[in-house]
Amino acid sequence: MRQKLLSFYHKYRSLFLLAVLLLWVKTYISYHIDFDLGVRGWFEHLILLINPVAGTVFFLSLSLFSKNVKRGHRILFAIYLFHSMLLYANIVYYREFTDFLTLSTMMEAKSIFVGSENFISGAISLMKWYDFLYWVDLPCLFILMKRRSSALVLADERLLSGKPVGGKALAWALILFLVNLGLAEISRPMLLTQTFDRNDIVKHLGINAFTVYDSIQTVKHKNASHTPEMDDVKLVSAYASKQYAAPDKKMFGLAEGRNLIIIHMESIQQFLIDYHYMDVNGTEWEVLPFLNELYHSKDSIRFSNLFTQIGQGKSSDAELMTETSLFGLPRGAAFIRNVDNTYYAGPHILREKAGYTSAVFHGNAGSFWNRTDMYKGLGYDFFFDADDFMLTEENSTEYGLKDKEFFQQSMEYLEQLQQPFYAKLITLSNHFPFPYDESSQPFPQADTADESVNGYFAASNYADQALQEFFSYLKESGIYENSMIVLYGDHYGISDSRNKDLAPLLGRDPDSWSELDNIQMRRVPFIIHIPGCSIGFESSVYAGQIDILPTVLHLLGIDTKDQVFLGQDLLSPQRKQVVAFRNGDMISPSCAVIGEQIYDLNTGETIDENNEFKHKLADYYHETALEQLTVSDVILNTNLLQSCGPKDLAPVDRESFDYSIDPARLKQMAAKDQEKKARP
Ligand code: GP9
Ligand code: MN
Repeated sequence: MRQKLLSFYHKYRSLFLLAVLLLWVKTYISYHIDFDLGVRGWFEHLILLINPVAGTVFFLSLSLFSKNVKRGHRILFAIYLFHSMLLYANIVYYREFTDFLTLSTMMEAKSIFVGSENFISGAISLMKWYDFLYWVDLPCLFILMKRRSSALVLADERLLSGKPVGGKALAWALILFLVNLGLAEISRPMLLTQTFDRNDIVKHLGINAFTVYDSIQTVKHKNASHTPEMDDVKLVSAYASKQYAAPDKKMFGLAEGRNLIIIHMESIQQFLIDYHYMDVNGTEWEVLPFLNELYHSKDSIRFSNLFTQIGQGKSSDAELMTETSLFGLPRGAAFIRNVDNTYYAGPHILREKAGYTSAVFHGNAGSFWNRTDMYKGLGYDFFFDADDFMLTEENSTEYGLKDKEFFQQSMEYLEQLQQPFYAKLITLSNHFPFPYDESSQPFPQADTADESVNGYFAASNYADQALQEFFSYLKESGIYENSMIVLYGDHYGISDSRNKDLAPLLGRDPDSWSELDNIQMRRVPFIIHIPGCSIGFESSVYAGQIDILPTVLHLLGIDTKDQVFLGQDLLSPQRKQVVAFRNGDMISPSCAVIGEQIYDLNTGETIDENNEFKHKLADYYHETALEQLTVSDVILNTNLLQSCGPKDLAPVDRESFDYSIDPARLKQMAAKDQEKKARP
């Protein structure tokens, strides 16, 4: 045996095999250290162990087609470098987003980074001290390659000058891949045809196979016909009418005729509500004193179980759901890929049905998340972006105008808007990586191993102060009494991978932190504040951001029966309580489906396989969630609303909006309004 191994070693030792081995080991280690793939049982562990091999052999074997050893080594090194970069980019991305890079996110990168400075500082904050280990193999390989007289190089010379080996290596790669795929299909049937979850694909086929698969899917989607078939239309219209939950008569029109002000709160999570941070001296610091007061006000309807349902489009997905009651895409951002679709969104519906003027305010560049183009499709009359505010070095961060200045400067425009209006204000100060700003003092930094967890509380406290100031401006201007103010958190501030560092601050043991706990942390605040209504209460209904629009429209007295909405009015007695997440996971009051696991919400444990009743119920809820996601994807992918919009509404005329002259246009409109009012 020993002899056999030795002769195998002498025959095949080469830089090629060394490179395969190094990449294999490196990828496998990263699976355990930096990714949380939820691997269970020996069979999944076996698949995980072998899954980097096929792709690695496949790509590196391209270097074996060269007869010239030097050239072959150069190709080998270039592919090795590319592989390492792809792996590392995924590692860094995963640390924040708990997701893998898709071709779409890579292509859309220019719309989600304000500039290289922002990109670099974001990426640096995600790096860890041990990351050099992911790179240390490169110089070693390089040096080995340069030592032309070494045994490895000489072995390669023999290998390449003999019979062509490239084809043989490719064939091996294919065989290995088929074996891998077969095992994956046994472990997770219909892996490539019926999964929303990228984790599942990486777990079974590896990062490189996932990247190839995802790229093929993206290109296929790009080239596919984007017109709906009759079956699509039937599916969607049947779903929309089934999904319609008639409003509660007592609540319908409760805020009719009022202005609607929506505040998109960057990275504010529900666990911050009523949370007090205790510092090392035992002093308690209330993180959101103002929001807590608002949350518990007798004029506020608040929801304690509303979950963020964003995908890779993050803030833009939260906006899409709030404006259209449609989900973001399974990969990439609809704000970018589906910008030209026809939408029947909040601003358009409110203008057409109730004469509202609409405006969106955001202190960042309009190109970020492609907002300038997308808002026209949503039907916004005005978009005040960074160009319309006074930004200085002191009053802004890398994402744009700080919240306090933002609200202050926005007021000037808001006061000129013709009433009733729908205004959406998007905050940004409380953004990852939550660098500690000295001006936040005396609010302290937390003391955990994670820098961004440490800065999160002080940054959220600053956002809370800014909100308080905004409310006092609203009161001073007289707008407050005549408005309904809706606040929602857009998505997590602390990503899944950081939750274990946060756990002790929540009184939890990091070692017992589970996948279910990660999902529980996806709750975000949703508050509907109607000054003077005095009927405030807390609803514990299980809900998602997809439900915000029908709830809000019904309160304003606008029925949504004819709309193609995927969410439901949360105040309707008819609503269901199944919450779908963009990766196909699901939560309901009784159970959650996370990857292949089913959890009982009462015990926090996975449900025993013998418990048929609970399994069937969870499967049914899961099907419901997947159906909702599928219908949403059909609507976006086929631009279905272009031909099948609601009967009583004309589509948006996006050409009628020009945001480049917003402040001047607003002034003109305000002057005309004054004139009209002055006329006897
Ligand atoms: C940027 C802001 C943040 O304009 O909305 O976007 P995010 O990174 O949270 O998606
Ligand atoms: Mn955001």
